[in-house]
Amino acid sequence: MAATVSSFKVTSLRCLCPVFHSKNWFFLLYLLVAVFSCQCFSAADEHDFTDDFFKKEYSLAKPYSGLGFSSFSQWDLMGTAMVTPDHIRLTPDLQSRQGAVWSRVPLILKDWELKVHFKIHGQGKKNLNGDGLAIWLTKDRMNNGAVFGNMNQFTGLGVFLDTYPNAEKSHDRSFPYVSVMLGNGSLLYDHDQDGRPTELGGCSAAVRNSVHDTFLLVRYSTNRLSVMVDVDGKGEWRACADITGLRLPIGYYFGASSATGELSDNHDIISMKLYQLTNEPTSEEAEEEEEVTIPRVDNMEQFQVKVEEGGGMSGLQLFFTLLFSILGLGVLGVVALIVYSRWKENKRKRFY
Ligand SMILES: [Ca+2]
Repeated sequence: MAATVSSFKVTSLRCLCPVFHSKNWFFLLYLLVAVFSCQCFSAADEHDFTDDFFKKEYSLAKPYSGLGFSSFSQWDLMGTAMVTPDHIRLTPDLQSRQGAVWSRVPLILKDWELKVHFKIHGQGKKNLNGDGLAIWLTKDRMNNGAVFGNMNQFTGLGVFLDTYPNAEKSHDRSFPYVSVMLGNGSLLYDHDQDGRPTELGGCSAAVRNSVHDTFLLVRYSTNRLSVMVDVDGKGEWRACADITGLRLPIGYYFGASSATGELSDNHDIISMKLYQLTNEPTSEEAEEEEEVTIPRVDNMEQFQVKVEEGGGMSGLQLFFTLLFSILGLGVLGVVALIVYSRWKENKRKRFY
């Protein structure tokens, strides 16, 4: 029946309009599919790049309005860092330079993804260049120091694009090397060993003098940190590090820093774009959600806090114990007083 109806409609349309014969129907169908797919693609693009998930307040992108001089800018420059129309150059290809760019806005998102577009390039031959750059999400900001231009014993996350092998060249990894470290304020980054003792994960990646655009992706969701690289011009993310049970407090600052020593390179940041990830925690996860004050990785010895466990708690317990003891004594005193006065009253009545 349906077939009869549709064939009737087609026949009627053909009668009404000579344009609608079978060849044109196929063309029309093709046109509709093409238009529909275009809409789908553009919707997907918008979903990725222009929707609510992109967080401008935490992002650094062209044209870098006001950066370096305006009080309205959400980023600060320090050291040798300078802004050009195309990038923020943290260091030029010159010896002994340090530069950084830091966000002024503390991050309050729990689940996020940071896409960094960077370029490391210079005149030096392979392994005769240095030192690399670092991407940060830390408690403190705007400090000079020995870790790619930032302070050592930092508190928070550091992702290092290390372009110079300081440790023995016989090691099994090739440079440049991307590595991840979580600092708790006391752990030291050991520059002479390229941070191996505190490394949580990493990979080799040809991030220097690349003819392609080079990107780094840091994703943090449900206490899992994933780092990926796209440096081969394939437009694909390659997994580099994956750490579960990683606890990061909120309220930290994004930054990028770089340093050169005897050897040098241009270290450029083109953009740092932050996207919010939406993750609805299950009721169990929400229940067991605890406030994190010091960064740590679950079940890793180097993050066991050295100070006496519960030192603050015992002070608190002592306070409450004292408070309740005093209150208890007070209540007892009042009760005793009432009982005594009643007893005295009764005794007095008996005499009359
Ligand atoms: Ca190094």
